[in-house]
Amino acid sequence: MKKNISIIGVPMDLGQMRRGVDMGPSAIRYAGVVERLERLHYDIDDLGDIEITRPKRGAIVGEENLKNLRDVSEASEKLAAKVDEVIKNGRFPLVLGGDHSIALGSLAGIAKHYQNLGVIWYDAHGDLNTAETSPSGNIHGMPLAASLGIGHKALTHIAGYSPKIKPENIVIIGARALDDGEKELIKEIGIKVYTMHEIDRLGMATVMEETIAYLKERTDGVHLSLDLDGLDPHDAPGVGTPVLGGISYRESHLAMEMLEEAKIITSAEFVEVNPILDDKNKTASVAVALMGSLFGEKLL
Ligand code: B3U
Ligand code: MN
Ligand code: MN
Repeated sequence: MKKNISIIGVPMDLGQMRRGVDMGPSAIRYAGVVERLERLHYDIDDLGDIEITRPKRGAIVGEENLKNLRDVSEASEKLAAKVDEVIKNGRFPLVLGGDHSIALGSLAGIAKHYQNLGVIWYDAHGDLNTAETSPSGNIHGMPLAASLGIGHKALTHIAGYSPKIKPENIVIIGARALDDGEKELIKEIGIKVYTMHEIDRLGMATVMEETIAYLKERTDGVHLSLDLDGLDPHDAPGVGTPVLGGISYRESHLAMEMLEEAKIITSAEFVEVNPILDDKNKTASVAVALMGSLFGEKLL
């Protein structure tokens, strides 16, 4: 992994309807992300936060079943430009959310630098909805579909190109709350998914060995998109849509350690930390601890 990391905060909460996740970047900084990574001898440059336009109170400006479409798409353009710049400067982009809609901007900025970008989508959800299949109209449930080129043009064409990624270069880990349309899409286009069933059956070590071998074979870079709701709500309570029966803290550390050992991760984002719903900043602290393992912290 590169020894230079640039941190980008994205105080975005417009991709869903629970306020507070816009304070995720602050909560993660308060939990000590910079100090934690500096201890591992990285050169850390905290670039501060992307500016997010707040809609007027009560104004949900969007299109049919796409809440805050314009504001989410504008913020994604800004984030894409920033991430692009970080990569051009030869640094590792570490993006702090913010709700998961920010992945639209991260992937738009990253994918143009790779022929075959791999993505690990660590999440209870598939985030593979479109306006047609979404039960909520919340854009944080759509970024993976949009990055595949599926959905509204204002989401699929961030940074002026589409698609960003290919279905065969994606691995979803931790899924346990997939909508019907998402399940159909997964089967139709062939995305590799480790649901909680496979994690229970195979164990996290095997899941990660398989994931790493699969991505190494076909990709030239891998983006880790880690939604804290992939973890069990017992370990990560500060998220907007908790789902019981998730990945444990220990399994998550093992996953991060194995990714570090494999040296395949070229960019990362940690999303959906909501300090208002949290228990004494526990979820932000978990995020920082997982970053520690991802960037090479050892137990001994
Ligand atoms: N699949 C549902 C729920 C959801 C997606 N992502 C989160 N929740 N965090 C939806 O609204 O698309
Ligand atoms: Mn998500
Ligand atoms: Mn999720």
